[in-house]
Amino acid sequence: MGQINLYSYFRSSAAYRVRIALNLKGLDYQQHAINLLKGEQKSKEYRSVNPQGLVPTMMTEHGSISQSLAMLEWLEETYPEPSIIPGDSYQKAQLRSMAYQICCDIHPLNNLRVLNYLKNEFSVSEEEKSKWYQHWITIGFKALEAQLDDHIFCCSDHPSIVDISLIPQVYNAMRFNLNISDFPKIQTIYQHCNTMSAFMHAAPENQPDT
Ligand SMILES: N[C@@H](CCC(=O)N[C@@H](CS)C(=O)NCC(=O)O)C(=O)O
Repeated sequence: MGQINLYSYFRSSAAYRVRIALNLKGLDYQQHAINLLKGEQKSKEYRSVNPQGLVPTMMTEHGSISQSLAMLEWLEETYPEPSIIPGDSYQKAQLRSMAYQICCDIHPLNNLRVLNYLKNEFSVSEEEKSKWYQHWITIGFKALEAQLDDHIFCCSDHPSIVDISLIPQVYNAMRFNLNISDFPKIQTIYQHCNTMSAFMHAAPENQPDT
């Protein structure tokens, strides 16, 4: 199989998801840093790879893939073991449902470009921006907490696409001072995942561009 290259930024939650999945599947990959704070994602050169101007982008032997969930699905189909979307079609739908709650309904509302738009177009203060952030995270995490049972990971005794989506979102929430102990099941899963090397090596503080 060909080399995988990942255009990434150490603190990007979406890139963090893909790093966890690559590590869980034991795949070798090379990262290329795109500095979001310097606006490198908007450069003509990067947009020729990813017209949305977002990270991550994964380069495979077949070509590039944008959108982290599409990358996770491609990895699962191309490298099925260990599975990150296991089970029958109903179980897979349940896992995707929870992952989408994080990746489609929480994360986009708190993305850098959304926060910058609030600030630049509507003169939102830092305090109001933080309130916005906390609001969407809290609503999303409350719903997730209600769906979790007592497994070691989100949905079973093995890490899945849900844990892969959740851990970067928790990391991000803690950066914005969310009190994660308000969500005890999420907190326990977060702490447990971070004892695993696949999660540890994917963490923002362990990236070459940190
Ligand atoms: N739905 C996309 C989201 C990608 C995304 O929002 N990436 C963020 C970093 S986590 C980004 O590049 N932000 C740059 C910006 O907002 O200008 C995915 O899952 O890949």
